[in-house]
Parts: sequence; structure tokens; C-alpha cells
Amino acid sequence: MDATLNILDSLGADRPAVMGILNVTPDSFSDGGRFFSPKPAIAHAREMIRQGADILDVGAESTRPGSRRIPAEEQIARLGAVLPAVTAMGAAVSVDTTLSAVAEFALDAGAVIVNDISAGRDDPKLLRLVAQRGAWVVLMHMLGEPATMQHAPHYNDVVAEVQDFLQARAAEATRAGVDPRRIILDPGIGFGKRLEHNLALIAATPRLAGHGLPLLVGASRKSLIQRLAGETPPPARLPGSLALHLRAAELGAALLRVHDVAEHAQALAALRAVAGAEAAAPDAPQPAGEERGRG
Ligand code: HH2
Repeated sequence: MDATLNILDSLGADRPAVMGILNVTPDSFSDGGRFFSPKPAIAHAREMIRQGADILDVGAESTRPGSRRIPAEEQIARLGAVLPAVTAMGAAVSVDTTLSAVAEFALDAGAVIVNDISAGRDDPKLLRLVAQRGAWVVLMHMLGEPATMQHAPHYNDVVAEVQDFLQARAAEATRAGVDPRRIILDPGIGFGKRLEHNLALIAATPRLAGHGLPLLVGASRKSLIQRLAGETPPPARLPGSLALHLRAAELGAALLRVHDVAEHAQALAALRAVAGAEAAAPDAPQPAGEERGRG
């Protein structure tokens, strides 16, 4: 638990935290069905921790475009055998739900973060629960709802609108009693957004993170990558996921929500090593006439 709290208390201070995705669902867009039964789900959680995940985000409802809502009892039944085993592994555990009954079940089982893609709008009890339990909360932007969100989303100024929404939801969470140091914001890549909206939001990471709250970016395997690079099944979107996430990390993202933990941990270590070498390099320009281009 101490290691867990250390990670969360210093989010983004040193390097972005890697949040590994565990979808206990039959129908998630990229890995639906693979981790639906407890045994493979628990094994995958263990593997992601071994690969360097700081946080595991466990969800029992797919929110892909066009998905149907899963009632609280069904989400709890799906999580029942998995969550206690996963929280016992020692990593920080987040529950991906918009429903307070599911969040309560997960907090009772040892989760410490509630990842709410509705930012507290779906269930009025959720933010109060987070406050009472001293938990962390992820507040994500979504235009509309999963069933219809990709039907012609429109913004006049996507960055300003997402920024205003996130600030308003953070203020609402604080009013509900949530500790402002435990609020994480997320622009909601792919949630009611076209390609140009998603790219503008990733590019605006410094502005969205500029209010002092940690910013989570989750572009892992999402369809914007095939809009950029042509038809590819979700697992083949790793290079695009890495590029988008590394750029977000350079721009100040504090958490990355990913399917491919080992690959992200390696890429982040390499990025950090080069940044360290840049910081250590003498910054004075070389004197004119000195030989260049060797080595
Ligand atoms: N994306 C998904 C689900 N939950 N939560 C946050 N905070 N940010 C995200 O970008 C985000 C999220 C969708 O990805 P995935 O869980 O892999 O798919 P599915 O919803 O189909 O289970």
C-alpha cells in the first residue's frame, strides 16, 4: 500500500505512471473476451505488474462506440472473483466504472482510484463516495455517451471546451468533498471526437495539465491510429499508441493508460534516458570552425 501511495502522491513528478488496462469484459474493442474469466484476468494482472505497470485499471463494462450499458450487479459479478486477487498483488488498482455501487464494491476490495468516464455525471452518488473514502478519481471528458458519441461530434474550439468541462467537473468534485490533490483529469481520447479533435487535445497537453492537476492520456490502440495509418486491427496499433503516448509524456502527461505495458515501460525508460543525457550535455554552441560530424 505504501508503494501505491508513493506513486499516486508524486504523479508526473518524475515520469508518467503506466496504467495497465484489464478489461474483464466479453466485448472490449481490442481485447474483448481474452480476460473475461477470472483465471486469465488474474494472470494478466500479474504479468502487467511484472512488466512495470504502476496502476491497474480494471473495468467490467466496454465503453467502445455503440456499446450497451452494463448494470451495476452485472459489473460487480464480473469483478467479484478478480478484484480482491488483483488488489492483493500490491499495485495501485483503479476501477473503471461510472456507477457508485460498483465503485463501492471495488473500494471495499482494495481499489484506490475510481476512473469515471462520465466525470461524476452518470451517478450523483459517485463523487460523494470518493470523498468519503478518501479515494482518487479520474474525471474524463466525453461528448454524449458511448452509444452515440461518434455520430458527427462537433466543437467550435475543442481544446477550450474540454478544458472548461474538466475544470467545471474538478470544481464539482471538490464541492462534493473530494481532496483536490486526488483529482486526475483526462481529455477522453476517442470519446465523441474526430481525428482532428483527438490530435488537438494531445497537442494541448501542456494547457490541459497547466492547472496543476495530473493529466491522464489514453490513446492505446484506439481507432484514431487507423485513421492515421490505414486499416489495422487494434493489437497492430502499438507503434501509433507509443508515438502518441510518448509525445503526450514529453508534453507533460502524468499517466498513460495502456494495453501494452512492457513496450510502454521500455519506451518511457529510453525517452527518459535521452532527456537525461540532453540535460547533462553542455548547452553552449560549439565554437565556429570546429570539426563536426564525426563519430
Ligand atoms: N478509454 C477506454 C476506457 N476507459 N478511461 C479513461 N480515463 N480514459 C480513457 O481514454 C479510457 C477509459 C476505452 O478503452 P478500453 O478499456 O480498452 O476499451 P473498452 O471500453 O472497449 O473496454
